Amino acid sequence: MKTWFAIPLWQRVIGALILGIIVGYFWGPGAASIKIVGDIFIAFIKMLVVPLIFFSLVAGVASIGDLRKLGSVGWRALLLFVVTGQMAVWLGLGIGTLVQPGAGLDASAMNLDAAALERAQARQEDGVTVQQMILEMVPSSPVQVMADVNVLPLIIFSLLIGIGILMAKEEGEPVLKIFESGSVVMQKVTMVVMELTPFGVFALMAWVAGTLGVDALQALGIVVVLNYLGCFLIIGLIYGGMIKFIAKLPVIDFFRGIIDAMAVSYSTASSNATLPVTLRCARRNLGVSNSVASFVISLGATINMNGTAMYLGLATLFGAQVFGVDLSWGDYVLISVLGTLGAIGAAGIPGSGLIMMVLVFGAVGVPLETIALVAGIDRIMDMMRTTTNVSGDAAVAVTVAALTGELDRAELISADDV
Ligand code: DAS
Repeated sequence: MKTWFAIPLWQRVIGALILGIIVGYFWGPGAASIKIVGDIFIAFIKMLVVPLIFFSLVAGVASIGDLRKLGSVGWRALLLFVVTGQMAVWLGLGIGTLVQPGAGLDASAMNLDAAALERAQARQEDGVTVQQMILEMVPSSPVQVMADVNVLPLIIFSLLIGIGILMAKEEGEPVLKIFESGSVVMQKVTMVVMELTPFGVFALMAWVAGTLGVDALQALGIVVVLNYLGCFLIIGLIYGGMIKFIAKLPVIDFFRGIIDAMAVSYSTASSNATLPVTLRCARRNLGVSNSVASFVISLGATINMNGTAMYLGLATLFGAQVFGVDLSWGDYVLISVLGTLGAIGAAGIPGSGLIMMVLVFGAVGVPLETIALVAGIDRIMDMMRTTTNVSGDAAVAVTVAALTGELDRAELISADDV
């Protein structure tokens, strides 16, 4: 037992992944009989969605501290968060449409629960009107919204509670404490659930390799490559462009300034764990003022996740291609909105992007079995997503600081001691 926990989780996951593939390869379609272990893992992941979003979003909004702060710094940061999030998710959708990583796979071999596939198909034929969609965004019954894991109204409800806490000032503090501590508690619960990953991954990979064979592994390999490509494009083009054209700062100096944060985020796969390093880089190496750094970067670690947004778009298309779900333009728009919102709702901890898939997939009728397919390779992609997320927090902080006169340019240019 001790030796088991002494091995870092990601190493246990990689080990389980390899072992699962080998077992599945030799066992063949019979490996489907252990899929139940993977299903249990995914059921636990689903359990986390609502409380994670609810606590982390309310705490994130309320931590702004003061409604007026949403002024000059706040709206700029939020605008950049949302615009870059949208660009990222469309990038994922673009890459997924062009390369079609799931097109060569035949999901019929996977012995899927037929009812689940029927439900997915039924939603496709439903044809929801715009009026209905808008009406459904209103959290008319918060409890119902939570019970149905209906993310849009849940996010709206969480934002309103956060704003309410800010408006209540001192009287709202006890409630704020509950949400802050609730958010920490949920992160711990997530860590416990993540301990199931090696078992879930083993069973799922054996099932994938046993029923779909090497084709599946090749397709998953392509998803990993596309995930890295998307992240590199976000960092190079979106962040590089933002630093050069909006903040009007030297791009190389920016990246040299955040190299520590990039390294820590890649190895921990957690924006939260990297937060102290990102803050230090922003203040010391980039010359961002204290108040802008702490406000933008703390909020960003919770809600600004462009790597995650991009991946949610890519993974949804992958699932749709594998399971033959036709997506309309309306679905693409829905994915882009939910991908951005899912990234906002995801906590800055390892694996939270995986959890948010439940939301996007459910809305466009992609079977949740897709999560089972990609769960085994998630960690390796999560590392790059997190590096992208963290670099984005620093990029927005430095841009907002440059626009509001809160940047010490000499500090940025002279960042030799990084
Ligand atoms: N690992 C998360 C983060 O900390 C996000 C994710 O899982 O996509 O940024």
